[in-house]
Amino acid sequence: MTIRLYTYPTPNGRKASIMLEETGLPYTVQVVDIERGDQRQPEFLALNPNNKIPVIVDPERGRTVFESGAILFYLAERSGVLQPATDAERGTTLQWVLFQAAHVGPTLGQVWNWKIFADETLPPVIARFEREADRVLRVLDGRLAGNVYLAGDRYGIADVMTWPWIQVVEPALKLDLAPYRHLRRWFDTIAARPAVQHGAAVPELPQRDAAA
Ligand SMILES: N[C@@H](CCC(=O)N[C@@H](CS)C(=O)NCC(=O)O)C(=O)O
Repeated sequence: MTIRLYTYPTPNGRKASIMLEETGLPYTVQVVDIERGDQRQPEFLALNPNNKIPVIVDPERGRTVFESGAILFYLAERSGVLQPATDAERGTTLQWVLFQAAHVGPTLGQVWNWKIFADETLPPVIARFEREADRVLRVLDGRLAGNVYLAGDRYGIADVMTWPWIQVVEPALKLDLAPYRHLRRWFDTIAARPAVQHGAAVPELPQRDAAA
């Protein structure tokens, strides 16, 4: 009764696959082709009414979880891996997880949409979201200037939550990471983890380019 991961090769999907690799929990992968519209099919909406990947189903515990932050906390508790050790660490972890969900993902997602995907080029809109992206990246850089990892001196859920979005900053969003040198140091350190490398490659799509 292994965990089923419903995902697609995007930053939000990779958070869950990296976390599963970190925990060592056995899992199987169900590709939800969000470019084809699989996420709006009734079977998927029964798992996540918000029509977004990632989702996990854990038959052994009778649990279905959507929203990547909730998935990461669930998997940490389920496995005992990357679980915050103290109340203070838990609070700080939650804070940076929510910062990712409220600011990092939505802002970089808007840059992606307006700069890369949109049929129409709207320079003021692109400039607005690039300015906001710079602000958000500076917040992360400032945090990492005084801390090895986002929640402090231990690698944890907040890092798993944020890393896949920083991974796309240069190749997909065509923004330069060089000005954020502490963020760059953090990114490179985490990129060297085998679980991150394995998780970031999930799911492999046969004969098609990944979304990012
Ligand atoms: N806040 C959500 C965001 C998930 C999300 O935006 N997923 C995107 C892919 S990166 C998606 O499934 N989009 C399909 C759609 O909106 O129809 C989370 O962290 O899980």
